[in-house]
Amino acid sequence: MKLNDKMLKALNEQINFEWYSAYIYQSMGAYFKGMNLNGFSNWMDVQAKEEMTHGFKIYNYVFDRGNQVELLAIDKPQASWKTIADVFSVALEHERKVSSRFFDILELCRELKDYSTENFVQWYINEQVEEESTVQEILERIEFAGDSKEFILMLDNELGQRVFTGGAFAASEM
Ligand code: OFO
Repeated sequence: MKLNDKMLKALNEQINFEWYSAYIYQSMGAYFKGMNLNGFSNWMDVQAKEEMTHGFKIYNYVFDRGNQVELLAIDKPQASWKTIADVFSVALEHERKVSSRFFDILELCRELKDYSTENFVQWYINEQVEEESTVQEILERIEFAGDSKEFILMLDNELGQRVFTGGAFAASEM
């Protein structure tokens, strides 16, 4: 059964927001790359790829429901930050915004009695718990490091180990 117009609009906008998220993280990656913090940059590159898969999962779902996707303009992301901690606190705020957008979509599912989309959106609701907690943990560790360059370089080394494993299309997520 086709999506209700309101739901189609919300999902089209969410595809846009996920790809905007990718753009934000890629911009953060570029910022770190410019500072030669290549581990932080790698972490952001992987995050940007994950966000692309989040958008694609919705993209595919819209077509599966017999509707047409409409791609919207993506906003220009922020390009510089005051401190490393500032980057992650902006990221955390962004993820909280993403979570609340999914809560709104969930509300709309219930209002429209669209149980298929409610079931679909549940994956994102669960994913957001992890998204928020991962960013929060890194932020807390950066704050803990304070002025210690040694600790920051250790963290850079650790974040450099992150590997893209398919995001929303990883075998364990299907
Ligand atoms: Fe798509 O989870 Fe972050 O934004």
